Amino acid sequence: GARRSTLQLYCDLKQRTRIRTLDGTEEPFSGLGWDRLVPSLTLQELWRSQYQSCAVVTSAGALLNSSLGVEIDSHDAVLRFNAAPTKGFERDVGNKTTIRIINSQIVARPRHNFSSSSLYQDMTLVVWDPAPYSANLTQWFQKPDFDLFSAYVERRRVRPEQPFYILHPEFIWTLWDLIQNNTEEPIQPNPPSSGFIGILLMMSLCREVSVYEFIPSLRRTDLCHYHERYHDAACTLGAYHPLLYEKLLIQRLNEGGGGELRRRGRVTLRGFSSVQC
Ligand code: NCC
Repeated sequence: GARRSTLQLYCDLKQRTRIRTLDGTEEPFSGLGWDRLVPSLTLQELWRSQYQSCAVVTSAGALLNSSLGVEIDSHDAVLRFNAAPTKGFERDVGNKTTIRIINSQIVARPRHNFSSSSLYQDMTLVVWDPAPYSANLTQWFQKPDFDLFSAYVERRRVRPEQPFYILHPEFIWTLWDLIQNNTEEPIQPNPPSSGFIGILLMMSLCREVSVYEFIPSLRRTDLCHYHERYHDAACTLGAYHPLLYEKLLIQRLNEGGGGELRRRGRVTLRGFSSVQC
């Protein structure tokens, strides 16, 4: 894809990003009564023009010793990922969690204690699973990467009041197309990271989005997560996910200054509702 101006890029993303979650109207889900299983309000309806400023907090090790907690919590809504905790890390990452995006490993792997852990309670939850690019929903339902479907049904039964959505695979692959269309080189045919999915989701739902440590600051480190002593540069640069290309794309959208990026690891993005095309 050709290099575009920042506004053209915003407009392209705005036009092509349509949040889609499973609504139970397509096979095989319609035949299983999922139209009554999913929340009655869609994510867009639930969140409609509710939030001005939103924060996306990656799980990067570079958040450690950042003292960004107060700044992060000052946003109207805060998005976090997978099993990233706030408890014990409030000074650096804050403690407000409005929405959490989790991959299917979180709901399927016993070690995450999805059904009992407080990490996944009292917030909007959004789960995704990497279906093959061209797979239909029936093939995906029969063979997900990790079985998210039985855990979803169970959670809806036990906690029907919790807004909990499954992202439609077409939404995931639309985002992949977006990255590829704006990148000169061919990128790996794997879905974008939860981080990129979360950023585009919040750009669709909020007027302004602050993203923390997606583009590494001066604190950059090969520490994978702020909450774990595990070192691997691939967490920041990517291996399976086209993470490096996701980051180059997001950097081009930054409306904040370079100082904020280097010192705070913060990128400021416009939400789509404040983009005029
Ligand atoms: O590590 P993970 O991601 O949960 O991180 C969430 C998002 O934060 C951004 N990130 C993270 C670490 C880092 N050093 N730099 C970053 O920029 C990324 O945007 C990332 O998406 C995922 O995307 O779902 C991922 O999940 C983990 C893992 O499954 C979960 O943490 C649950 O344990 C994946 N790791 C493995 O499967 C081993 C990771 O590849 C992607």
